[in-house]
Amino acid sequence: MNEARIKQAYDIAVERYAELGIDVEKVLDLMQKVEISMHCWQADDVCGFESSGDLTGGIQTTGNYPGKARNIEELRADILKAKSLLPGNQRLNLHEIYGDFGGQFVDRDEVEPKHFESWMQWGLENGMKLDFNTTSFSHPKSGDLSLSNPNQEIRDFWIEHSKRCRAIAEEMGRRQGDPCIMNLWVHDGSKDITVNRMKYRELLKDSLDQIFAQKYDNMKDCIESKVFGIGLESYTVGSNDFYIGYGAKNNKIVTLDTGHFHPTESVADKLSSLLLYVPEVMLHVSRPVRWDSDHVTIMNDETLDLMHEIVRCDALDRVHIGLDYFDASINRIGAYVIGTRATQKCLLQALLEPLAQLREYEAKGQGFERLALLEEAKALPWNAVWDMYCLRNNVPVGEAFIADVQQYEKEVTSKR
Ligand code: RNT
Ligand code: ZN
Repeated sequence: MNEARIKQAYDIAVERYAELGIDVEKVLDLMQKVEISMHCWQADDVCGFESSGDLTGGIQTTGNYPGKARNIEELRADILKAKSLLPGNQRLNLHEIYGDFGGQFVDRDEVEPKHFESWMQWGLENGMKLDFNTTSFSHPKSGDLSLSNPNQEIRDFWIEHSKRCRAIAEEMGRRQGDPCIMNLWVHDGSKDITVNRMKYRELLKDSLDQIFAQKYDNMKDCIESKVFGIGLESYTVGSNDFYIGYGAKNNKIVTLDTGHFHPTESVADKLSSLLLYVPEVMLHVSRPVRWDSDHVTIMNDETLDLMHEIVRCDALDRVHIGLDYFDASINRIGAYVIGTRATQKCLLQALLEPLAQLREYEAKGQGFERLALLEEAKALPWNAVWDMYCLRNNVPVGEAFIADVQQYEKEVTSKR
């Protein structure tokens, strides 16, 4: 790409935005501060390093594109490759099954901070703060019910697991000098008509109370609902209502996964309600296609709406942006780059919106003017700002990253 042309286009864009009262440099400063939490599980189809068993819990990857990461070294290399093609800052979101277990089998109720020691060092060395997740799926004790299981022994097992995960997250947060966000999503549910819905929810609530009893300073809890999982279509214990109630009552961060709602529901619209009642929101930005299919996030209306709402709610400091998709049918490093860059592009457009003017129109009841400016704003030269953002961050501009991904495939992933 021709640098002089990128600069020229940028200068013109800066002037154009200034006409609308927007300070582009300020927006680029903000873009530099926002951290996108990249999910570690796109690199290896949610396998992890605990065992080589099947992926369970009602989630599924489809496709068998060659070259997935087979061990911790490959996974780290892939994440760093993806990161090298991304502007701005990223965090890394780990699941418990991605611990550095050194070839030993470490059961979920035995995991300790030491199993993440090398990750914590890696994070510091590579400028990636860590986030964390309990892992209830892909285990002989997963079944259909974990934290809501009426079997005391199984429920206690998962309570112990979750408590240990919080201790690990606390240590991560302490070491990185910034709270580690720990997400709790359990797959608990049932395939068919359930006549004891209340009972499992009571059990889940009680489990959460036990898990969260210990207070920590360096980690933050978030709880993620879902509409249904594969094989668990009729009932989800941790539904949206369940976790919103729990989060509002217990001051917990609520996670909104964009694939976890009914297809016509707007996830963006939830932010301004939730933020009145819960301290913060965690996002799992994904792309559902007909169901919670976890396609690679793209710059579509849903993602744009979501980023616009964060900015319009003035909530950049209360909304954590994480990604959650797993596509095994295309180059996995490419999938990271496309999804992260798409999310960043949406956020950039949201920050470049002529919001003050739009609000003024709205306040005065000028519906035509509001709609007209919203339409024109879509075609403002945000892409020139995006190119400059990439250039300043020393990462490929435009489609140039395709060649980098291909090169890495040729030299590294195709040889696996
Ligand atoms: C599942 C949830 C959950 C998982 C990851 C692997 O539907 O979205 O967040 O995708 O924890
Ligand atoms: Zn999710």
